[in-house]
Amino acid sequence: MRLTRYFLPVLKENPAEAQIVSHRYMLRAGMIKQQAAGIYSWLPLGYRVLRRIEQIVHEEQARAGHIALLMPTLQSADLWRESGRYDDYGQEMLRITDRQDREMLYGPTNEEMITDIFRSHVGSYKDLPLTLYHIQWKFRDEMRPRFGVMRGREFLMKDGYNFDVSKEDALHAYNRHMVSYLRTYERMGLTAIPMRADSGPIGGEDTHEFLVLAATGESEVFYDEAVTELKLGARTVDYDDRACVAAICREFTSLYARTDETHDAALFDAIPAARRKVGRGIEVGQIFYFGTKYSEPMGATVQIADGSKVPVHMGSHGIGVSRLLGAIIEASHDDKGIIWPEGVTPFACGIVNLKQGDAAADAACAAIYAALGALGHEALYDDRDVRAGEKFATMDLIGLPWRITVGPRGLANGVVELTSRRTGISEEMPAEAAVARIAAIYAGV
Ligand code: 5CA
Repeated sequence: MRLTRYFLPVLKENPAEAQIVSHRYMLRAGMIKQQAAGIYSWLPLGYRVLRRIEQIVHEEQARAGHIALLMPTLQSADLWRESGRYDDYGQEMLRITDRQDREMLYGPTNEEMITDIFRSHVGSYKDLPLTLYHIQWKFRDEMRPRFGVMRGREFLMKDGYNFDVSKEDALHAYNRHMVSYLRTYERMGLTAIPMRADSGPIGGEDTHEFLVLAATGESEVFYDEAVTELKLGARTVDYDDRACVAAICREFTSLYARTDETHDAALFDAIPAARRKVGRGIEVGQIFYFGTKYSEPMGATVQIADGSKVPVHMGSHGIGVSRLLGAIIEASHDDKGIIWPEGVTPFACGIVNLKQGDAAADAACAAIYAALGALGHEALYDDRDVRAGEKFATMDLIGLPWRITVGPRGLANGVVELTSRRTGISEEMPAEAAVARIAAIYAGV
């Protein structure tokens, strides 16, 4: 993409309404625009990152054997009366009446709707296990929407629902979700720690939240520092192997890590003092096992081998897709702007032309851009006729992890400059070598 043909409305000034760094940078980098309290338009740069995050979520869900579908944002109140949650949910639910006076709502979550789909089409234990998920906009009329996309009213969530014949099978689904989420967050450059949590309005016995440590996080967290060292890494996971999946979950949940809702001072005090940490975290996901809480009242049953019908065991599993943009920026930035991890960056690299209009520099930039494109890596080429300092400031603000700088002086010596946004280290090399380096970096992502 050439910057002169793109739509990147960067702001020079710090927006007064933004209290935390991720919100500030998302506004300044022209990623989002607020349309009403807690409701945002996604401008092209923000939308590219959102789509990349969605793509990683889809890939990891597919790996775990979970199946994508798409349910609507608007739901019928009658469905929610069946579970008893229409009255329970309170003021967070946006209630709407259509022209026929039918009561509707903008879905805050989809347990009821997915249970309705299940009971309409599945009747036998032979069709299980089954996990269905979607990535869809939700609405929660939060009392205090704030911090930009971090606590929105309209926000994008991945929500998945497992259907199993027994508790044991449903707990395997729970574990599958935990492991697939660990991989999902790691691919986004995040360390998200599963912490025992409270189930709130979703209900259920077993639940973990995934927290990214950040000073601006809304949750208070208590943990053994050793938990932050754990990595899933490149190990292969057989999602059908219950013992393998359960062992990974044990590895990641044996060390103490809890939110204030479930904190146990006595257990915490048993951790060696040097590793005992209190901090704050951003909740980027939550998984629940709630058994037959929805299947029983809503009649979602399957016939088992002896011919009798039993309600299915379920759980629901959410990832805060739009919130993740804020969480990634909170975890990865400096005083000049965002530093995108390669896994989610909106463009593979930036190309800065130091002397727009210079025939050699223009040709070299065009050639680098084309060579990267041919290898499947889209660059953002700053071809504006502005000072080099302004180009660097824009690149630093929008946070592309790599920058290739091209100028007449370097070209006379046969080199361009490749700079890492994270370390600030620059290296001179021929243009072809810079392209090859970018390709090698992304081959490992
Ligand atoms: N049905 C279950 C799981 S599918 C559910 O709704 N879980 S949840 O309430 O925990 O939401 C899932 C994730 O959505 C949260 O972990 C959080 O990352 C994100 N989320 C929740 N509320 C908001 C909000 N107001 N703004 C942005 N993200 C949110």
